[in-house]
Amino acid sequence: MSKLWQARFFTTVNQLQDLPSTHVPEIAFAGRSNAGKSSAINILCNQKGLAFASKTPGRTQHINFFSIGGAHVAQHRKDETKVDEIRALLVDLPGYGYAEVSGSAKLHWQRLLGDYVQQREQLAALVLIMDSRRPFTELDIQMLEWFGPTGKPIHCILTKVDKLNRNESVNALRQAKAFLDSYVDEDGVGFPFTVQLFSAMKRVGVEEANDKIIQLLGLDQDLAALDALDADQHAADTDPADTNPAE
Ligand SMILES: Nc1nc2c(ncn2[C@@H]2O[C@H](COP(=O)(O)OP(=O)(O)O)[C@@H](O)[C@H]2O)c(=O)[nH]1
Ligand SMILES: [Mg+2]
Repeated sequence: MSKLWQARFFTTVNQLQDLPSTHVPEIAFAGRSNAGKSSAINILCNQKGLAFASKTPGRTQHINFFSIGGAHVAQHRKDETKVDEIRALLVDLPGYGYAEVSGSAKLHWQRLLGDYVQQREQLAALVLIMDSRRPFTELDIQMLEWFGPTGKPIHCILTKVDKLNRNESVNALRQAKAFLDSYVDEDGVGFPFTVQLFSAMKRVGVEEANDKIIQLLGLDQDLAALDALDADQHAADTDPADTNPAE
């Protein structure tokens, strides 16, 4: 069972000043409308309706936050999330590139997303969801170029690989890697960009994406720390040298 399965809707914001005042690490999911972002989030969180898999792309122009921790997997939806127990946030960014959004909506998008990814300190990493048949469209590259300079990791998910044959998927992955590797800073050093293949429909790459996200959020450290704590506790319980030495 993944920690991501604990995901619960937390809040939705349409303006930067309304961003939650939480201090836990966040990971944001970005992608073109219809790329398969909602489907990927739903599969990773093992909840069919968590991020609404919309048939009308571009409709949601809000940033949606989902909490990890603060609620148990089996806890009833109506039971309150314990805010002080939230360990991380998943952030569903508005889909972009939908042809029919107006000029002012586009500007709003640009401000909201650009400012959020460039300025949000809690943002640990970006997950960029792209259709494996047409990755790195203009606005995907815009996201890379906004976020890359922060020095934080970007994990690219090439989804819908069920639409590609074996050769095509190998090529898609290779080309995406080469494209990401072409980004270097002024000293010629590459950026922490990674990429994988994925299919929500055929459940390809789900574990790889899950492990990456858990790692980027530092939730694997979390587990290690808990294990260490358990071990300490166990030692304290059983080590006779630890019992009251004065007696
Ligand atoms: N074949 C296939 N279709 C997918 C996959 N993921 C999503 N889709 C479909 O692509 C469309 C857009 O998906 P959605 O998750 O709503 O995309 P979003 O706009 O990026 O959130 C829907 O019709 C999904 O059923 C996938 O892995 N394979
Ligand atoms: Mg969606």
